[in-house]
Amino acid sequence: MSRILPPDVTESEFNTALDKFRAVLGAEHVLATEEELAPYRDPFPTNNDERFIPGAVVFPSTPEEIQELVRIANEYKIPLSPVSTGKNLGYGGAAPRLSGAVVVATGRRMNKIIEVNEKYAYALIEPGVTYFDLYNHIQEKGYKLWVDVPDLGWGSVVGNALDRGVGYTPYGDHIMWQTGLEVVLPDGDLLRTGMGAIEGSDTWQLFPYGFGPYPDGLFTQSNYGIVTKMGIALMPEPPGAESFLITFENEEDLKYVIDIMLPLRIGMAPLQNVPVLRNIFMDAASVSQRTEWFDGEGPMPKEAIKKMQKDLNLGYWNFYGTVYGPPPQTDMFLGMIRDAFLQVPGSRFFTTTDRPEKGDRGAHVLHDRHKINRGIPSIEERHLLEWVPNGGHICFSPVSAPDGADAMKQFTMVRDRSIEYNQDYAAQFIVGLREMHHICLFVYDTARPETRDQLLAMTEVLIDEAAAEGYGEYRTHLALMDQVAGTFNYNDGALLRFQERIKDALDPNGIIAPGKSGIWGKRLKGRGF
Ligand code: EUG
Repeated sequence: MSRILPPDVTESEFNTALDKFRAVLGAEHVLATEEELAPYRDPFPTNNDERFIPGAVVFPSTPEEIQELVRIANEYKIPLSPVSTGKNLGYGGAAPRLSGAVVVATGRRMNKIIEVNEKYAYALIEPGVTYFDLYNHIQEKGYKLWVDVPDLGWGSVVGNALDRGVGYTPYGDHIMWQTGLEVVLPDGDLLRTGMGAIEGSDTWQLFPYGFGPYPDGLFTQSNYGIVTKMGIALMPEPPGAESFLITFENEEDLKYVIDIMLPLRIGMAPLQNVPVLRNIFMDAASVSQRTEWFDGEGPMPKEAIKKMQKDLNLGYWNFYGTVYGPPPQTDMFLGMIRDAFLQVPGSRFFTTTDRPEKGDRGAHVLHDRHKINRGIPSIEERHLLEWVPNGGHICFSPVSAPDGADAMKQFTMVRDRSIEYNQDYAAQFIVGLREMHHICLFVYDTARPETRDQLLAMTEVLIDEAAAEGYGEYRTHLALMDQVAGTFNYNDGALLRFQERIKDALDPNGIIAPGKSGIWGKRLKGRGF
């Protein structure tokens, strides 16, 4: 296979640039053979074309080295695509949006926990620190602090926050709890945001806003720089916590569940964490394979869905959350939550003590959530991919109002399309305060390209169909970034115009991650596919 080069770069220029990268980093920290680059491709490719293929991978170890890399990249017009650990699996993994770009895998060697401050409950870390790393470090030190973890704890704390990922303790909105960035800009300048802009300040991780315009958000889901350090607030360990599961029998119960939930959540009590409402496909896929329930082609029949519910002792919808505090408070909150939701006919309420894990497959998710909701990283949810052979997934992730009718509208929209396109729709509504991330997970057999093509086609239809109703995605796969950016179209796309102007001002050569989030910059607009 011939080498994949970025636009406007000859093979000899590319090789010269790689040699200069080697001179900065050491030859062992520059990868360029097809075999070495394979792990930096999309783990679940959406196509058979040469899309999202890295041209090389580099492993810097300091901000100064990254400054050098950026200077060389500008000289040779080599795009650099930063990732931290690259575990963004349902959205493209470590792969670059533009083929030929050099992946800057900051996480490989920049994985220091620079500080964990117990008194003020924060950490200052490099991009390679995973949730497991930070959790284990805190355990070893004996600090009474929790890290908010996402569904899968193997990824980067920095990477997840920069992609505006979420977790499930009261600190679930990761970018909201971010407290200060250090960034290498596209021209090689080095920036610290917030109070970090004052030499020797001891409030960098205490007050994120600093003085003047607040730039931190510009480095999330963006291509305006390479983040080399980040502060993150940690939650002081509460005196107690208990998790609960409430099951609801029918698809249509969604409406009532959401309307009951909102007032309990928006006041931050009694629903204190980021609760989730998962459909039976999501929970069944965590503990079983599709063939156990239905061996045929086509959408799963109603009776098979009922059988999953019955055998796992779950509902069509399953609501998981956790209460925190001293036992008199958690008992009171559990009682309030129970009384409110049990108004829905047929609903049932369980705590972890009502459903011991042993011998109860249906309780597996409850116990996994009990860990995650207490800041203990887990990778149990990876078993979702075993639902079908050679499992891969694409996520469709629109944001919904926390309103029963709205949730029902989104649910029926996706359910009906997934029946039409023969896909199993594993649904998870993740409740912030005033919105829900509606995560639609489609697990498919990667060895069957026709299924994958159908799934991608369906997702494209859903993006437009949702946009027509005013819904937008909070995050998307590389293959869908241009389309999703196009749906944020107020005033003929004023937002993307603004983003492109910032791009051109900071990065006139279009060096950093061209095409990320639909932002290409002048030089490469219309040149990537
Ligand atoms: C999941 C959660 C997400 C997402 C994609 C997948 C969970 C899978 C909260 O965001 O974007 C089990």
